[in-house]
Amino acid sequence: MTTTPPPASLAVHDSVDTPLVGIVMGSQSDLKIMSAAAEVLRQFGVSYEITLVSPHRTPHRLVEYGETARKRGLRVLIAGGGGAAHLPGMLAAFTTLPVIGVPINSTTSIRGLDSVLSMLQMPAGVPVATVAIDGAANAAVLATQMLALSNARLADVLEKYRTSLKDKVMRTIEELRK
Ligand code: RP5
Repeated sequence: MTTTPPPASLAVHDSVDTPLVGIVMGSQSDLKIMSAAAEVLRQFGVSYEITLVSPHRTPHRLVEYGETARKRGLRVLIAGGGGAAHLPGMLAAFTTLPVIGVPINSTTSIRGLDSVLSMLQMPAGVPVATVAIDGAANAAVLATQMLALSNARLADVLEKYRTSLKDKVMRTIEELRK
């Protein structure tokens, strides 16, 4: 696959191959939640990059990231934010790649509900696929499912993952029978 190299201004910490998933977050304080998405992608063998894009503190960077994402070879974006979480919605405005939003419980007062609503309530035509509060791991699973539509290896990885979930339940059932 030929891809445009990332702009030098976009710090990229990625897995070995050209990144297919872009994980972005609004603040360094979101990293403790969003690192779960990176971990899942690493386990599935999905290439990714992870970086900060603050819609309020680095708005021009947001525009650049959204506008260049597809031509850099990314296929899905996972965007996490807390409070007034404008990152997923504004990224979705600048790209036609699927954007998965992760609302983050980063404020003590509203506990992430503010972020959930800002991601769910997108206008017609510009969706953000929103997962649970702090649901970064599920965002990575969903991103992998999207990629697996045209990737047999990932489809197989997901089948095995589902089997492992089932096996875990069955093992517990067996333990409880003893
Ligand atoms: C949002 O504000 C970020 O996504 C973060 O969840 C929240 C708080 O950011 P910091 O003040 O910790 O940088 O933009």
